[in-house]
Amino acid sequence: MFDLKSKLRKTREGFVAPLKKIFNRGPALSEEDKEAVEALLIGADVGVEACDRIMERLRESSVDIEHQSFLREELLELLSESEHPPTGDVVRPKAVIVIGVNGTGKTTSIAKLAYHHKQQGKKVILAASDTFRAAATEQLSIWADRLGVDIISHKSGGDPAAVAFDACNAAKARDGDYVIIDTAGRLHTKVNLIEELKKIKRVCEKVLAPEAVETYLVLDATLGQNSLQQAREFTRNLGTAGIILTKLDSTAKGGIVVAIKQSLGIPVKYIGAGETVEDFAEFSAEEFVDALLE
Ligand SMILES: Nc1nc2c(ncn2[C@@H]2O[C@H](COP(=O)(O)OP(=O)(O)O)[C@@H](O)[C@H]2O)c(=O)[nH]1
Ligand SMILES: [Mg+2]
Repeated sequence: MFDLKSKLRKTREGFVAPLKKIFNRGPALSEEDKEAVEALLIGADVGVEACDRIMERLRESSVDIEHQSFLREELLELLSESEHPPTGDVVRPKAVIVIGVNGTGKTTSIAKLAYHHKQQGKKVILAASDTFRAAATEQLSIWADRLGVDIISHKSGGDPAAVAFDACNAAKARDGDYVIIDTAGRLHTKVNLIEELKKIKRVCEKVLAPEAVETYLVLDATLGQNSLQQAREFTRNLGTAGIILTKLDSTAKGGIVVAIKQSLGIPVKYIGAGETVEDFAEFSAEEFVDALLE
């Protein structure tokens, strides 16, 4: 099983450990200690809103506060709204369009997601709709081979929506459960990219059904607050069912999970923390907070 606690080592060491050290000086914290807490919260990228809220509660709370449980409760409260029940398999096949800036971990996350579904006995078909770079299709094909799942691809430079169209039809014909669609993170201009993604979505909705199509946005946790700006650009134009947050193993800014919920209002659905297909899990606020604070 995926050991989230060890994967969150950087955030635990860079954020949680110093925080615990300050709290251990308590029960009553000096003004200086409180400022240090605030700086740690901001440094871990929990975002200004969440930081203000935690600091306000900290100032209000009585002197004999049990800081460990205080932090656990605050984080859980800030995060729990981002949990949402599994969408279930009522509609099948289901299309999952994976979008995001280049390098954030889209293709790797698709491999992880395919593995995740395959482990649960589902039939997965990958669609190589990142036709902009030749290497992208090749990268996805390697994963498909390794995982033993089908892939639909066209020659490079082809129409991404046409690939998605074929993949959705293949999923219907082959009795598939999931079509997972890889997309480009960049085209000649940003406007074209958004239009292209919208077109992919329309095509999938037409072949399957509107309720069978979901879009997931991949965000790179190492980019911290900058990833929120990226997210806004994508979500302004495309409905997004959830976030796949990657590279939590490579950052001390794991607090970004909180900021995403607070400022985007889109649930973190999956987390990635490593380069193998097993370094991936459905997001659970409880498991996340436990792994951070334990
Ligand atoms: N450490 C770590 N690296 C990751 C993770 N997810 C992806 N990567 C790496 O990030 C790089 C870019 O990933 P890729 O899937 O090609 O991104 P894409 O351009 O969005 O498709 C690759 O080197 C991946 O191995 C993760 O959760 N943790
Ligand atoms: Mg890619």
